[in-house]
Amino acid sequence: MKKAILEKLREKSGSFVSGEELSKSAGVTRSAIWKHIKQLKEEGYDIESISRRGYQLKGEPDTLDAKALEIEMKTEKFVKKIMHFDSIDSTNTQAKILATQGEVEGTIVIAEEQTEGRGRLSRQWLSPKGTGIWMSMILRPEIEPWEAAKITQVAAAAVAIAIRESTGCQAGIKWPNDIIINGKKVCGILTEMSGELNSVNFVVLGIGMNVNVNKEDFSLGLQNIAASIKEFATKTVSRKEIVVKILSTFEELYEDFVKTKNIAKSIDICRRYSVTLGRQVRIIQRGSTILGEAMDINDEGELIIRNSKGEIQKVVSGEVSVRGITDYI
Ligand code: BTX
Repeated sequence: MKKAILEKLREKSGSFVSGEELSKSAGVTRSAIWKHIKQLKEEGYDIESISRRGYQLKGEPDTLDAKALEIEMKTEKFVKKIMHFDSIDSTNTQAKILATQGEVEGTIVIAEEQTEGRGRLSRQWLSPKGTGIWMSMILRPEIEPWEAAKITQVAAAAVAIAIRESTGCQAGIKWPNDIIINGKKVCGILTEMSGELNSVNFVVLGIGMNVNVNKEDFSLGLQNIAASIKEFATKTVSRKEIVVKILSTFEELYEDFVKTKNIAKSIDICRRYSVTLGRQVRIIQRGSTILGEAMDINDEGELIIRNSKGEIQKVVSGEVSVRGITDYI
């Protein structure tokens, strides 16, 4: 109901909508409309009400709490539960605990701040309060353990689309797990799995995105490689809008993967928006480095390179870092 009211108010943004019009379009009484408007105001929506003119939406909160997200959520099937924390060590760590306790697929853990945000290989992930998207999802796909890395590609495709559609920024994908704008890292993806030799218990998919993080919050070292979406967007960027778009796009691509057991649809997107393909790259893997040209991403999500001896080689994601010859990209 609140969602229907909000949609109507947004449709007529800049003008008043009468209580009568709202009650007709929502099919409830005017006093019910009044109650819902009151609740929306309590949740931080700035709604002006003037008698005989009605209601006007003047501003929306950019909060990621469960209630605000549920109002917007168009992904009715995938998202089962949203758990929002003001501050937490790491949403991936929390999601892993919850998954071990039996929480279902589609449980989302989201936090305003992480005090021990993690990247791959236990690297630190800076996650300052209220300015980014620090979120993890519990997944229970019926796949072989070695296929879990494919989920990173599904997520990268969903995130790139979500940023492009909700902010207009030209997000690119640096294989395998970074989202880049103008050569700077705005988002990283961390896929962790718990499983046996032949089966997956669960996968936790973590997404960390700098949306409105201030430049000064990045250390000097990070300022060279990291940036926030707000630096490139031409309009105010809403974290909530991006989260909703990530979840709905991820749902579509993930469902396709679960049904067809292939990630061709996601890989098409990863190829289209790749900032890696066609470049000379350095692949850093367990202490050794391979130089080569990034030729393609195959349907398994592996990077195909032509190494310096001219041989074609497959690189499996996971514990590899990809760099340009002299630069980060
Ligand atoms: P990664 O190992 O590819 O990248 C980690 C590297 O990125 C760090 O060593 C540092 O150089 C750089 N870095 C650190 N913080 C930031 C930042 N805020 N923006 C850009 N670059 C940064 C990437 O790992 C995967 C990151 C996943 C983070 C999410 S947040 C929600 C979930 N919970 C959690 O603890 N991790 C995931």
